[in-house]
Amino acid sequence: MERTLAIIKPDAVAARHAGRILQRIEDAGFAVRALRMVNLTRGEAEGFYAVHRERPFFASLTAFMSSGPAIVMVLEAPDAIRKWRDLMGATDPGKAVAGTIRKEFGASIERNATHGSDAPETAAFEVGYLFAGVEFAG
Ligand code: 3AN
Repeated sequence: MERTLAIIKPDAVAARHAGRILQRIEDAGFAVRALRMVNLTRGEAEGFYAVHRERPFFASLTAFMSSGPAIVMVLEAPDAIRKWRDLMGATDPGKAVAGTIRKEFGASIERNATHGSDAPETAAFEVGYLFAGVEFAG
């Protein structure tokens, strides 16, 4: 079993797509081990995306990620990191395969509906960052 950190981003929560995205997650066979709604501060978003701090989109991305409520969760499944990234689709919704979450719900490369960890080390950092001290269900 593997765990990954997933986020339903502020654009998707504001558009009331969270229920449908959660349905996709359950239908794909993930176990939701932890879930909460957060309104990240700008500083928290900057810490979460610290690996991207030199990128030109860092300011815009962290402003967006702290612009309203998001749903953060820990998903568990065999090969959860890759499986969740496959279900999300490409970062740019315009390049995402039909049937993926970002293709259906993403508006742009920044406002792309969901986030997923990209490697085991990233997942460990991101889960610890957003669920510090939390005991997981199941
Ligand atoms: P992914 O989330 O698919 O792993 P990353 O790690 O390359 O993609 O980028 C992290 C986040 O930064 C993306 N989810 C997206 O919201 C944003 N992002 C990536 N590239 C761009 C870009 N060229 N312009 C604006 N935002 C971007």
